[in-house]
Amino acid sequence: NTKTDIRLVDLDEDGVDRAFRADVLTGLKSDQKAIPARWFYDERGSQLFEDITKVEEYYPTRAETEILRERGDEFAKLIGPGRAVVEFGSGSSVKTPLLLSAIEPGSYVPLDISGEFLRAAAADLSAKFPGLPVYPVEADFTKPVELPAEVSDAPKLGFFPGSTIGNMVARTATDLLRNMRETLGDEALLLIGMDLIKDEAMLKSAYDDAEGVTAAFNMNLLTRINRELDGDIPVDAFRHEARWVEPYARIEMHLVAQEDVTFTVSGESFSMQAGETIHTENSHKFDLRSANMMLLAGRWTPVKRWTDAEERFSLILARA
Ligand code: AVI
Repeated sequence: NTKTDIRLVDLDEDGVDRAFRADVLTGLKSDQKAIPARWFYDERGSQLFEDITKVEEYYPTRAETEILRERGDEFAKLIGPGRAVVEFGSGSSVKTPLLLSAIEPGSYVPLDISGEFLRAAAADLSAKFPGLPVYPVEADFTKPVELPAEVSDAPKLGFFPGSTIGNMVARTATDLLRNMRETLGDEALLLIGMDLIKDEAMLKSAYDDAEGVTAAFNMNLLTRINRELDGDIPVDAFRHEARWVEPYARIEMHLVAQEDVTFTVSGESFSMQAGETIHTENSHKFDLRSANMMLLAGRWTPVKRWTDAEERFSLILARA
């Protein structure tokens, strides 16, 4: 089976992920040090993200789930039965079943770069929907993906919940939307979650919760670097910070050095002055116009938009 033979992670002779090392070393050499947010998600980071979705201040998961729970009839009417639902990411145990039970899909095709997550999620889903054909695909969905032959004739519904699109800068988000359109074809629909611009205090506390779960999630990146890239970063010298950056309409997460520090990673030396930061994540927020503009730039036409009762989060249906 060629699908399971594809190696999507490129390890060197010491078992180090080359892309991780390259991103970290390049990022630490920049004027504004920065490491891409995708590296948060080792085993511990994935668990911490799960925990974040349950903290009081982090509203996006609950708000989006509320929309999925309450708008099922409208989804069914606009989307219709029989589509192949292509989920970008291996799926959430709560959100995906809500969508699938609302619309009578013809099949379910989860795409994920991690085969392990993918198989676990596919098995879970098959158990919940015994009659539904499930075709998991191990792939980097930021690029165009060739879907299984079994779904080639079915019209597709792309599903991209969670406002993960917000973790990309506009250029990358646009490229992804265009690639999704290519993956899904001319008859496709896309149901995509986008978090909304709102009161700054509410946004900041969602990314800096009182329990410190988000702080632990951010700090875990340093622990991961030390473990996987033979680093000696003094983790305790750093603190978590979440900032609202108005011109970009985004929350930025940073790791702030609280004193002057020097450290090595993969044999290379770095120093930071007190107050200097490593930028670790962007989480863009949208309003009606910026959401529509982003979709149009990505070659999708907005059809309908839903929000939760408190208008914190939006789920948008678009057509190719
Ligand atoms: C995965 N992503 C949509 C989350 C977000 O809200 O941007 C990641 C996250 N970072 C801190 N808290 C949650």
